[in-house]
Amino acid sequence: MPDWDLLITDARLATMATSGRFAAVPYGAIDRGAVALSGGRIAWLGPEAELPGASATRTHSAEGRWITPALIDCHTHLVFGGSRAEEFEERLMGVSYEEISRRGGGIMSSVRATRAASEEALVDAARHRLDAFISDGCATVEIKSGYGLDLDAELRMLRAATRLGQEAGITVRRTLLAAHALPPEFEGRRDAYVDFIVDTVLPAAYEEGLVDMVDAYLERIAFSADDVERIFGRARGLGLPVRLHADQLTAGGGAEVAARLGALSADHLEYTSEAGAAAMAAAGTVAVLLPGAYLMLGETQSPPVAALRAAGVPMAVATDCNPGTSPMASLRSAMSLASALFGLTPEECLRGATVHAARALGLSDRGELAVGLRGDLAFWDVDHVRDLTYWMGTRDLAALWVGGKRLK
Ligand code: DI6
Ligand code: FE
Repeated sequence: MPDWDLLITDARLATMATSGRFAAVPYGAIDRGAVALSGGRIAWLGPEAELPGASATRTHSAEGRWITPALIDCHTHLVFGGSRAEEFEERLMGVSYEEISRRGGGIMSSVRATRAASEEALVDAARHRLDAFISDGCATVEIKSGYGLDLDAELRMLRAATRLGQEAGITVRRTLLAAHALPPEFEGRRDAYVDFIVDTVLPAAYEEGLVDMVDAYLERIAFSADDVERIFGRARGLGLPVRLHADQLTAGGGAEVAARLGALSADHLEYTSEAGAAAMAAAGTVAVLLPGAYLMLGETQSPPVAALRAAGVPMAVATDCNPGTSPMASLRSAMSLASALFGLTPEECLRGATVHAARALGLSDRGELAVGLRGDLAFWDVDHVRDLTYWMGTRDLAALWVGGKRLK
């Protein structure tokens, strides 16, 4: 019996290692490296010169290409009904956001269209967006609910997300975000809506095995810290990890709330303070930066990157792919924007789309190239992996391997 299923040689490895001997160099790079896979996992990796005398069923030359951990988008809303393109166009022709929302536009137009869509229609509409993520090198994509806001439509969104992952052959992590906005039938009764999430939506999603995580939108225009605490308490009771949309539009101490409630991540963070960054560091909460929403909203307040760095908070980068504030289905573009708008280095951006994104999702089996982790590998036609952040719009993915098998 050969020792390994597959041995890949002549590779330049960006291991993104966070510990061990390769962590000391930028990108955890190994210049002339080899990786062996067995049972879908990484069985060996290192400099080719140190390859042990082991046998492999197959060998494959990377022909000098760079290999990174497959990319991970840890924050998307890529399942939704309808389109907001017309609204986008109207706004650029001078119709105010208030006027559009008075007419029932904005997030509520996505809610109406999502409620009216079948599971099939939601899958069909989202498929090309998920394909775009995969073409960009993603083997793990998180998808949130939150455009249904009633029991049926929230569950339908999660079922659509489940099917999309199965169909595409990648990992989709499903997040219940029923606390995204207050649905019209609960107008003036936010407490009752939170009860409904806690007593009905969350248990039903859990029972059906549709939910991996729970999220909420903490914001003056959305939900309060008390609301979030109740929802997260129920999530914890079911053993589900939580994360939080925090400090996107106003300084509401959201990062502190996320840290206090043990959230895996706090996302957006434009208005987070130094104290918020320190609280996140102490709690081990990942900062998820979403430059697409920042750009499309014309935001001028940037997340406190220097404070996050100084405190040692791991920073992830994601698209926030959604029809309202971040119509973007490219994680590579989010990486480029995170460097151009927030000053992240190319290495921070790549860590943000691999190892730190895995942490934001609570996944310890991926995000780096290391023995024992999943064989989720992206092969790139680039001179150097810094190019993945430097260039926008180039199609550089040479191959994508998921769980030790070639997908693309
Ligand atoms: N933050 C956002 O920017 C989006 N959701 C959120 O929690 C907005 C969603 C939309 O406008 O459809
Ligand atoms: Fe979001």
